[in-house]
Amino acid sequence: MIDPIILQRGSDWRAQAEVFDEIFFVFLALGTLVGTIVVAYTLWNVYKYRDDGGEPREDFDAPTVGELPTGQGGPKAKKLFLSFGLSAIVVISLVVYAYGLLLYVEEGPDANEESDIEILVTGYQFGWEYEYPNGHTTRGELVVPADHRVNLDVTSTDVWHNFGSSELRIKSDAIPGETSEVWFAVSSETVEEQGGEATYRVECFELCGQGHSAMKGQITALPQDEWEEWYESTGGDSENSSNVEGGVSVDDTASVSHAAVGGVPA
Ligand SMILES: [Cu+2]
Repeated sequence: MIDPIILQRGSDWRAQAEVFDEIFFVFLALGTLVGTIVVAYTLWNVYKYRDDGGEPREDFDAPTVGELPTGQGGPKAKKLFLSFGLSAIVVISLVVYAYGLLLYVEEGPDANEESDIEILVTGYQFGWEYEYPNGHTTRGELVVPADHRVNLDVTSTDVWHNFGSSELRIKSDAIPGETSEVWFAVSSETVEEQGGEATYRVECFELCGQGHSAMKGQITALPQDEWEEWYESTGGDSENSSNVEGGVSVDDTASVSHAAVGGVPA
């Protein structure tokens, strides 16, 4: 049912990690290039204008302190405009380029009510609870299908937490009484590369109490058909549903594993 939509739209999606890696690489390459040119040009001038012990040439036009190197439109002015011009072009293009990509990271691919998966993520001391559209809830592990945009509505029941996964490059405040949104998508190619199941570590990024460092979880991406099979098996499931107010100790978060989600291949 959703397959045709995925095939049409899925191919040009980019994961946040991919976008950030590209930005990092472009800035690193440009920084290295510009740095090399500047340092080389400086060293060349240091050598060219070194004090070789001889008398200064008569026609040498040495700058005085406080003088702008305009040279009345002569060669010095050209150099000045060239360096300002090049710097401006580099800086402005980088700002436009990076801002455009960051807008994509914020907004994500076009929303599609039919195929997007909405998950309510609730942080508590100390763990994460996930509620699926069918009402099924799990703790510790979030299971999602590949090639779907997953929208997370992140909130908290007690204190401020911060839901995030470094590998997926997502991070979002979890604040009581408020909901913040973040999206991600895992491609089926990635799932295949990782042996039919892609897993990502989830952590809390806001110091929230004694069990903060144990507030870990996992996002598991499965191929579409396997996920659907699993998801259907959760319908009306009340065994795993739990009341967040019930309070869970640090130990409980660690015990949530694949055992909690039937039908997931080990
Ligand atoms: Cu926390």
